[in-house]
Amino acid sequence: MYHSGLASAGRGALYLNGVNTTRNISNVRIYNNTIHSGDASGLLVFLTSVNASFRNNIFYSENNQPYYSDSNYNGIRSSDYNAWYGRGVRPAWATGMNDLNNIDPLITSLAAHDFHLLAGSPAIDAGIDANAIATNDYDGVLRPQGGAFDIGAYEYISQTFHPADANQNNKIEMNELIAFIGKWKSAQATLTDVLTALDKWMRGM
Ligand SMILES: [Ca+2]
Ligand SMILES: [Ca+2]
Repeated sequence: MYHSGLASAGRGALYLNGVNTTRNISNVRIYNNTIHSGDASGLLVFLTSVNASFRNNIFYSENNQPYYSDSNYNGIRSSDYNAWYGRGVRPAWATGMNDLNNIDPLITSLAAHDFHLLAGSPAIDAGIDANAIATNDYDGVLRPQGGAFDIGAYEYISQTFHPADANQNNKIEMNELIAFIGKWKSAQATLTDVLTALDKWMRGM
């Protein structure tokens, strides 16, 4: 299970049931998910498995629901590089040294189920290298971006905008060009930047 963006409705956002002996789940690796619980436990695990490992996941409890619950579990939970937020500190069994423990991961919009990270998110570049498992994010973007794996379903892609692009839409509009030339006249912009802005505007970029 990896790089999913999940939102719950009723039951757990992610529900694994391996209690039945005929479908005994084992060696489960849960990597790079964003697990959001609005009205149920974020992750419900009913496993008899061993070696369930959790890496690079965001567990986000919106309404104080448990991050996680399980029953009949007799395996080993291995957990690190996860972010836990919304219900206080992480579960007692999660003892990884590299977790974001009760720190807001700064998700774009829970209401819209847009789980992309915002600029400045502590989850950016805070994950472990999971390239053997999760080579792309939920959008298909290659991991890692920016030097290291992010925690959650999406890699954060930093954008650099031309200094004339005041509304940061990757397009120089005429009003922006005029304002930028004004900045140049008052020595707040360089001639080089003015010329590239002019070039972009002429080419409709
Ligand atoms: Ca990254
Ligand atoms: Ca613009």
